Amino acid sequence: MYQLHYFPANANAAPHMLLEELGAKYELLLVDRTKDAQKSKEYLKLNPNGRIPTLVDNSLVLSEAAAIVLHLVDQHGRAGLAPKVGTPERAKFYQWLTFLTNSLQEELMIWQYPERLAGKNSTATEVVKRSAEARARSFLDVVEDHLKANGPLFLGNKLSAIDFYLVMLCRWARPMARPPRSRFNIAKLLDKVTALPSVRRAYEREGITDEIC
Ligand SMILES: N[C@@H](CCC(=O)N[C@@H](CS)C(=O)NCC(=O)O)C(=O)O
Repeated sequence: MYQLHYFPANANAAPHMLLEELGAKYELLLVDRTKDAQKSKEYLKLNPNGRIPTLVDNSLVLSEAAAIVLHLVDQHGRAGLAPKVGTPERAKFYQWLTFLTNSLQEELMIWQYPERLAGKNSTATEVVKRSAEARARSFLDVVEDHLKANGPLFLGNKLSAIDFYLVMLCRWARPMARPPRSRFNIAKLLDKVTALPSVRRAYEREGITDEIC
């Protein structure tokens, strides 16, 4: 049985939706960020970066949401939530997952926490926040164009783990001046994926009862 260390709607959400969609057996373990539990001595032994999520799979302790997603799709290959290894489709799956985690996710983190880069200077913080939002916006536009040409999901009609990843990031991005949902094709994907019972169950188990994204 897997153990997923989580905090509601944090970077655990994509692995969590995937665990539900796969019908895998797992236990949820709360890392209470309100008490800085992600920096506790005990948690740092699992995840020296002090960040959420961490997946425990028997003797394997894995951090980084995208790595967890890749591990889960490989462990449950028959479920078909990622294309077959070695195919061009799998390569595109890597491309989009990396783009989401490397580009969009990082920019959203800077937008949410600009003071981590800008320090306490409020003018600098505002500049960093606005620049990060502009970059995140352009990344979302790239996703929108891709979905317009190839949708309704990242891999056409085939549901894959990257669709869950986008749902997670779009929830975080809701307060943006131009929220993800204001784009027609992203909204279509979000409607489709958040209607899945697996996705609803994952957020409900994390205590999220409002609209997902
Ligand atoms: N690259 C990491 C980022 C994880 C991350 O930033 N997690 C946030 C929650 S969404 C966190 O743990 N923040 C607490 C902190 O930075 O102290 C991943 O994708 O797993």
